[in-house]
Amino acid sequence: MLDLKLEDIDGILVRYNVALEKEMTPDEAAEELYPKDELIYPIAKAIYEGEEDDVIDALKAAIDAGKKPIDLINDALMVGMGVVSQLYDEGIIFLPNVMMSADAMLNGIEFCKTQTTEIPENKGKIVCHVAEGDVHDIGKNIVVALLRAAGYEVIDLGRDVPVDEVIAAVIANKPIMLTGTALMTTTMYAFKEVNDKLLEKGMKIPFACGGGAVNQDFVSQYDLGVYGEEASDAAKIADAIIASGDDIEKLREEFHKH
Ligand code: B12
Repeated sequence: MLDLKLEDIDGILVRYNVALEKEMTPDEAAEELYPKDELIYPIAKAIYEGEEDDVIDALKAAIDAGKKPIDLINDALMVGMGVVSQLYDEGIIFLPNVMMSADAMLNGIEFCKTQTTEIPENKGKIVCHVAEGDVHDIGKNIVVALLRAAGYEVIDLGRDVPVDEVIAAVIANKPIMLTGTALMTTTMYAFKEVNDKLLEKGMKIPFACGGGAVNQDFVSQYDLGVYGEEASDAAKIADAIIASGDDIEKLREEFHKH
């Protein structure tokens, strides 16, 4: 009788490059995605775990070690949320995890803002909203938090905002930019309506649009649209407006991938 031991099979598998199928737990899958930096790792892990207190403790440790609070928003908090989004997209974790992580991240952003000694000057007003019919506001809340952290005065209209309410807010506040977020293929068409009504009123302001449902091709279809993939792009587009003006073609040249 053939007497095979596990070590023997292992050798054969290695020789033929066959990996044994191993079920990974969600925690193990997350572990593979965390950044390796010893100060950033605990922040990303605490975001994944949705542990608000641990996020703050890890942020404090990173700040004590010399990291700039504002830099930690992009370099650590957003990275942790990126791990959560990837695991959700792969079906490894579920909605309640996403929600808890998003809360922990937004709380972390608020903390970072309280820790900075640099008081950003008020660079200008921006109106933000989530498209009519759409309640997905996690991405918009990140956009708002990052714009405020970058020194903009944000008028946050919230979610599921009727088109006419958006137009009224733009007329009343005269912002340098409007942002829109849409997560559903059914709600993103509200952006075109906003665009047309703004043009009807003679308001030619950049309308930065993002959110899971929209892409550059869609946003390029209406005159005022400037597409941004990441929340941090909203602040970059606003900074470009301050630096070089609100020419929408120029903004598209700078921010659209060609
Ligand atoms: C969380 C969630 C919910 C939560 C929302 C809670 C909340 N307060 O937001 C709840 C449970 C309420 C929900 C409800 C529904 N949901 Co839902 N939901 C999601 C989920 C899991 C995550 C969305 C999310 O928050 N992502 C994380 C954030 C950070 O991403 P984001 O918003 O895209 O933002 C990032 C960028 O896009 C960018 N960004 C965002 N805005 C802007 C703006 C600018 C200017 C810039 C530059 C960048 C930018 O910044 C962010 C980070 O970089 C997605 C699945 C998925 N994979 O996306 C489904 C999903 C969006 N939901 C979906 C659906 C269908 C629904 C429901 C209709 C379900 C139902 N049958 O009831 C309802 C909708 C109700 C409604 N009228 O809106 C679908 C939409 C399908 C489609 N393409 O049309 C998705 C894609 C799930 C799926 N695969 O089917 N949902």
